[in-house]
Amino acid sequence: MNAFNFPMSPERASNFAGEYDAIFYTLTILTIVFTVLVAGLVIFFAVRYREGTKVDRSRPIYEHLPLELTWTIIPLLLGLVVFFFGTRLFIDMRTPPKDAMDIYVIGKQWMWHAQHAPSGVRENNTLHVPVGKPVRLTMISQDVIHAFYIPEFRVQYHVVPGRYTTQWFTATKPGVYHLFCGMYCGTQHSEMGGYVYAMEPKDYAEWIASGGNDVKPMTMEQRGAAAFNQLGCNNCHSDKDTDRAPSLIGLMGKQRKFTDGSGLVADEDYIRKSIIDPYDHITAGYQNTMSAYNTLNEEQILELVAYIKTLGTTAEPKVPATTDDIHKGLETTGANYKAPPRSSANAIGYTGPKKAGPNSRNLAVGAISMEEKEANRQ
Ligand code: HEC
Ligand SMILES: [Cu+2]
Repeated sequence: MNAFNFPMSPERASNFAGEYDAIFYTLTILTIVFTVLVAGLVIFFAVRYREGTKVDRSRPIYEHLPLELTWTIIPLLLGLVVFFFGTRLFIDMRTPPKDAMDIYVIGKQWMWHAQHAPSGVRENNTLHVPVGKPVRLTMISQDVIHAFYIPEFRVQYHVVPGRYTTQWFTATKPGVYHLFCGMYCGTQHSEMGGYVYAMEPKDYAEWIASGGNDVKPMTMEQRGAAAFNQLGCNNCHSDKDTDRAPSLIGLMGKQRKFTDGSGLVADEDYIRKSIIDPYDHITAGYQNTMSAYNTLNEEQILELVAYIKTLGTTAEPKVPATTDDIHKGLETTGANYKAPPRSSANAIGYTGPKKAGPNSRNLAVGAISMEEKEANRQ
C-alpha cells in the first residue's frame, strides 16, 4: 500500500504477501471501527446522561434481546471469517509443497550461513533464490535463539539450537530484499542480516553454476578492509590525523618520526609491528593508546597490511563501506543481482582480538565461517 508514496508496508514479493496483508489490514480496519464505535458510544452516553442533563430517564431498559443478539452475532461472524482466513494461511505457511527446493540455514552469533541443495553452493549473510519456485528452508542455530525474517516475503520463523525448524515461500518478484535476524540475540544482533536476492530462474541457475559469486571473491584488501572495520581500527584511524590517532592514508613509504627522536620509513614490517606491538615505536605527537593486536594470526595481519598499503594509492580514500552505503547503493541501483560489497567481516568471520582495545568492540567472537572452520581442521 503505497498511498501518497508513504510506504505502509514493505514490498510484496512472495506468494504469501498478498493474503497476509489482506488479513492484516482487515484486522486493522476492524479494530479501528470497533474501537471508534465503542469509545464513541461511551463518550456520547457519558455526555448525554451526565448528572443534571434534562433527558428522558423514565423508561430504563434492562433487556433487549434483538440488540444483544446483534452485537453477539455480527462480531462472531466477523471473528470466524478472520479465523478462517488466518488459519488457512497459517496451515499453508506451515506446509511446504513436496517439490520445494531445499536450502539449509545455520544461524549463529552473528551471521547467517546457507547451503543450497543439491549443488552444495554456500553463502554467508545472503540468500539467493529463484523466482516462481517454492523454497523450503531447514534451519538450526549453533548458539542462541535467532529468527530468520524476510519482511518483503512476510515470512519469519524461529531458528533454535538443538532442533530443525522449517519455513517456505515462493518469491514472486525479482529484486533485492532485506534479511534480518528477528530475535534479539546479543551485542551484534542488529547486524545479523543481509540481503535476499530473488532471481529469474535462468539467472539463479547461472549463479549456482558459477559456484555462487558471493562467498568466494573477496580480495585480500577487501578482507583487510573488513577486518579494519570489524576490529574497530576505524574508531581511531580515519582519513585525517585526529587527536585519537594518525591517519594511515599514504602511510606506506612515508617517513615516520617517533617520540624517542628516532625515525624510519614505513614499510610492511613496520606496519605489521605497529599492529601487534604499537608500543615499540610511538608516533610523535601521540600516546600509546592503541592496544596491541597480538592475537591476530599472520594471515589476518597480512590482510590488514595489504589493505593499509592501498590507502592513499587511489584518488579516493578507501574508508571501508558501511552498511548504510550498501543500503544506499541498493536503493539507487534498484533490483540487481550483483552482491553489494560487503564490508562486514561477518562475511569472513573474524574472531577478533582476545584482548580488545578500549575502542575495539571485539565484534564477531565465535563467528567463524564454515569454510574457515574446515580450513582450520585440515
Ligand atoms: C584506541 C585508538 C586506536 C585503535 C583502536 C587503533 N589504533 Fe592504530 N594507532 C593509534 C595511535 C594513537 C597511534 C600512534 C601511536 C603509536 O604509534 O602507537 C597508532 C598507530 C598505528 C600505526 C602506525 C601509524 C604511524 O603513524 O606510523 C598503524 C599502522 C596502526 N596504528 C594500525 C592500526 C590497526 C591496523 C588497528 C586495528 C587493528 C589500529 N591501529 C587500531 C590508535 C589506535
Ligand atoms: Cu540472531
